[in-house]
Order: sequence, then structure tokens, then C-alpha cells
Amino acid sequence: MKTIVMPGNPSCQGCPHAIGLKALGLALEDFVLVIPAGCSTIIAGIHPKATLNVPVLHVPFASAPAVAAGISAAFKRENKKKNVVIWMGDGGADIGFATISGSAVRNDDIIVIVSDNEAYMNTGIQASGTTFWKAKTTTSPAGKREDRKDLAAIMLMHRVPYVATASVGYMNDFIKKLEKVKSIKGFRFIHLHSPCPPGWRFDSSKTVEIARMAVKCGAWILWEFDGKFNLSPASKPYKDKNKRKDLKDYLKMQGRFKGLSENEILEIEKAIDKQWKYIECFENI
Ligand SMILES: Cc1ncc(C[n+]2csc(CCOP(=O)(O)OP(=O)(O)O)c2C)c(N)n1
Ligand code: SF4
Ligand SMILES: [Mg+2]
Repeated sequence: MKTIVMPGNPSCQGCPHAIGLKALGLALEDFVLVIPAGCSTIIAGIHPKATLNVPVLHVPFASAPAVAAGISAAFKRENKKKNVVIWMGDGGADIGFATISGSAVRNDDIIVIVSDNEAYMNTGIQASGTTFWKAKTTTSPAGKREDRKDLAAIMLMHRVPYVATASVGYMNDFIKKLEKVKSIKGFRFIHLHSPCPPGWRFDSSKTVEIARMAVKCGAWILWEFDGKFNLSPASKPYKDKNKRKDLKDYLKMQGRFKGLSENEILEIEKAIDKQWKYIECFENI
């Protein structure tokens, strides 16, 4: 266990990537990071001002799984028990999806973590496949019209040994999942929900609160597949729609949803209900 995010790193205040990266240091003993372009590249920095206290390789999006699998194979040859972790954003997971999918099919012995702040933040808040329904970004100024892709579900359908969702609002849950994956062999995938203060337009003190609200209103569902599909404890109560917190409270804390009509909020509610229907199917796997 060690602190991997050093003081003085250039992340914004309240940055979810910095919170998530801290969890890696707490859960994994011996690992290297492969980081494709994104805010995390800037946070990690370059020598002599590198701010992550682990070996980091910066790579282009699509090459990340091949690079990580190569490092993992080299460690194995040397009989070294080290984890190789790709830490990437949702934009990276869009642009580099073909190679992530190929790596999952080959069951490469790597951990892939997508820290999803629901847009391409580093290049100016462009919408990604996982951007929330109706959210305003610089490429969806009137609100995102397309549906939101469920990346973790897509990875689950690759039949890999481990897939989970996590949230920077539930660090114990995330750390527990990381502790489990470090000794599993093969392709392991964690989709981490990472609310971003400037991108979502909320106060930088509210990252964890917003992340928790996403789970409590059912918009982000915590689950784990390790051979068997399970809802994680924090999300279990919200399977019951009546127990979910008011979606409006989640939306109104974020500038990216300013001006939503009642009808649009109803549409989002329906999309969230549909998301839970898929979970019901997965529970029968
Ligand atoms: C092939 C390729 N296309 C585009 C870019 C430009 N680019 C750099 S970072 C980035 C956005 C990354 O977004 P995401 O992965 O969501 O990370 P975030 O910045 O949100 O943490 C893009 C498009 C690039 N570096 N390489
Ligand atoms: S824009 Fe968001 S993800 Fe990027 S460094 Fe700032 S808080 Fe972190
Ligand atoms: Mg992003």
C-alpha cells in the first residue's frame, strides 16, 4: 500500500481521476500503469515533474492493450508477479475500443480501468459514448441526443473473467474490487464513475457527493461479475424504484443539465429504468 498521487500534481480541485488513482495505490502492491491521452496524462506529468509514484508508460489510445499485454508477458517471462493496469478515460475507450475488445477476446492478462467522466475533458468537454442522457457538452450544446452506451455491459458480453462498475463516491467498494482483481488471471475490466467539476459544472467540493447521488438515484449501478453476477451492496436498495432518490436533485446540482424540461427529465427516468431491466437479465447469468 502506498500513496501514488504525489502532492503538487496539476489536476483540478476535486478531480475524480486523482481520487480514483489514490485507490489503486491503496489496493495494489506492485503494478505499472499504461495511460493513453487524457486528463490523466497531464496529472501524471512528465519527467522531471512526474507526479505518480509508480512506473507509467504514456501511449496512443489504440495501442494501450497491446503495450500492456506485452509488458505483462515480459513480466511473466521473468517470473515477476506484477499487475499491468491500463488507466484510461471514456474518450479513450471510445477511440480505442476495437483494441480493448480484441484484448478482451484474447483474454490478455491485464487490468483495464476506464475512469469515466462522461466526456472528452482534456480536449474541451466533447460528448462521448457514455455521456449522460441530455447532458450539455461542447459538441451537444442543446443536450446529448444519442442514447448512452453501457460500456461495462459490453465488456461483460466478452465473457472475460472479471467485469465490475465502481464509483469514486464509494472508495471502499472500489478498493475491495481492486483487491479482488489483483489475483485473478486474464482480462479484468472496471468501469469507474468519475464526476468532473469543470466538465459537469458543479462546485469542486462536491465530487464525492455527486458520485454518491448518481448511485442513490439509480443513474449509476454498482455491480460485479467474477463468474457470477452480483449487485454491489451500495446499489442493492435502489433495485426497488421506490427507494431511489429524486433524479431531479442529482440533475439540478450540475450546470450541464441546466434548462431541462419536465419531459426531458421523464425521458431520462425511462432510460434509467431500462438500464435496471438489463441488470435483471444479468442477475440470471
Ligand atoms: C487518436 C487520437 N485522437 C485524438 C486525440 C486527442 N485527444 C487527446 S486527449 C483526448 C480526450 C480524452 O478523453 P477521455 O479519454 O475521456 O479522458 P479525459 O480527458 O476525459 O480524462 C483526445 C480526443 C489523440 N490524442 N489521439
Ligand atoms: S477536467 Fe475534470 S477530469 Fe480533467 S483534470 Fe479537471 S477535474 Fe480532473
Ligand atoms: Mg473522459
